[in-house]
Amino acid sequence: MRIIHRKPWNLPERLVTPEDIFLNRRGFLAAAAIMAAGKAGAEEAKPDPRLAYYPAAVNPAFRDAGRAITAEEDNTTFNNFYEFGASKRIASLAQRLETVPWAMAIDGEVEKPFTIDFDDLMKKVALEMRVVRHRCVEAWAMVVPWTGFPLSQLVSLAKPTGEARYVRFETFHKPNMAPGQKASLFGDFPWPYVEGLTMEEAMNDLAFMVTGAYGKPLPKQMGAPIRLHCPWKYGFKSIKSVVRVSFTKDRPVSFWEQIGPGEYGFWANVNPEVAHPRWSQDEERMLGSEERFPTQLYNGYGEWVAHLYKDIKGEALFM
Ligand SMILES: Nc1nc2c(c(=O)[nH]1)N[C@H]1C(S)=C(S)[C@@H](COP(=O)(O)O)O[C@H]1N2
Ligand SMILES: [Mo]
Repeated sequence: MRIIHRKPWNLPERLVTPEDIFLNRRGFLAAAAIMAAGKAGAEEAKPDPRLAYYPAAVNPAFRDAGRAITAEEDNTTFNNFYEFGASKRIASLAQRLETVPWAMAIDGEVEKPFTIDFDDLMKKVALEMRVVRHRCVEAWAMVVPWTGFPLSQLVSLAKPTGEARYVRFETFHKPNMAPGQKASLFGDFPWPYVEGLTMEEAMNDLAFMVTGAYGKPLPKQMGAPIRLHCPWKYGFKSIKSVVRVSFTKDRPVSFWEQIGPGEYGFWANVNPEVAHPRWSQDEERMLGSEERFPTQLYNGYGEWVAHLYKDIKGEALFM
């Protein structure tokens, strides 16, 4: 049994180190990467240049998620990534995902569509660390120290036109690399995985593009090299391994919405009072510790986002 003794209001020491230790740690990570490469008997040792961005400074507004950070080991071995199968134990299979190089297309209602290389994008954004809660629609939850940048920074780079009302995200589509995308596994699932937000949601400070976790580049099973995270929405909105960001006039229909429109909607805001058709949403179970907590409206982030929905009528905001 795993018991987390850490006080929830304390970040692990290694995640909030002063600048000098932080720089030494970078050196340490580079050295570790060289050693790992040597151990594998690989060609010449080339440290991953993406390591240099980590860890980033903590955004003080998100220093404390009110609960213990989920153990890294639990978080990197229990994942939802249907591209690699329906099991939660896809971490080793997901290592097939090739993330270097990684191009992202920016298109739709923008001044001028373009493609940006992930490593170029990293030079144009301001990275920060933030510790937030994640709530899967299946009622398990976790607390993750992400590194990334507010989605609003990507929106600014994209220069959407006045016609843009939604942002549509798309994951890679490579059935030879990702067996879940083969028809033999899930029949007619509408790959690639698609998700969407309104422009107002996308501009909210909570909407976050994640490039790292636990002070390191994002592991493949968690959606490397770049994913979305929306802590106030059910986890399926937080699309992984994004290759395309499109600005649209019409509301995109997301992957799970196409598969099960009666169970998974566009809005998917967390709400304990609105049960999933097949189970209650009033409680959640923390990954690893198995501790249970009452589910909170907007997953406890109403202060940031409740105003986005106050004038929306006749919509299923909570499924
Ligand atoms: N492309 C893609 N993104 C995805 C998924 C997926 O299957 N494919 N699963 C979603 C669901 S349901 C959840 S709960 C989270 C899980 O993120 P984690 O594996 O990093 O915990 O990713 C979301 N993003
Ligand atoms: Mo989920």
